[in-house]
Amino acid sequence: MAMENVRLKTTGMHCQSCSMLVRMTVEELGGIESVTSDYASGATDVTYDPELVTVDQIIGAIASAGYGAEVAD
Ligand SMILES: [Cu+2]
Repeated sequence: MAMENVRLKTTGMHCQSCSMLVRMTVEELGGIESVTSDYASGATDVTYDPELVTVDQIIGAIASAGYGAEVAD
């Protein structure tokens, strides 16, 4: 299985618990290998299995937790 990485620009995080909530929310999806999220820079890096989960699902999960996310350039 080839894992892929995506960096998401995450908006609305203002403290450490926000980044922890984003991380836990993404981790609940299947197919996630690792998540790091930094509220200061707004960067959320996700390593995932593209056969099990899509970037759109990851963004949707972050949105359901109340934060914005889009693929960073
Ligand atoms: Cu917060």
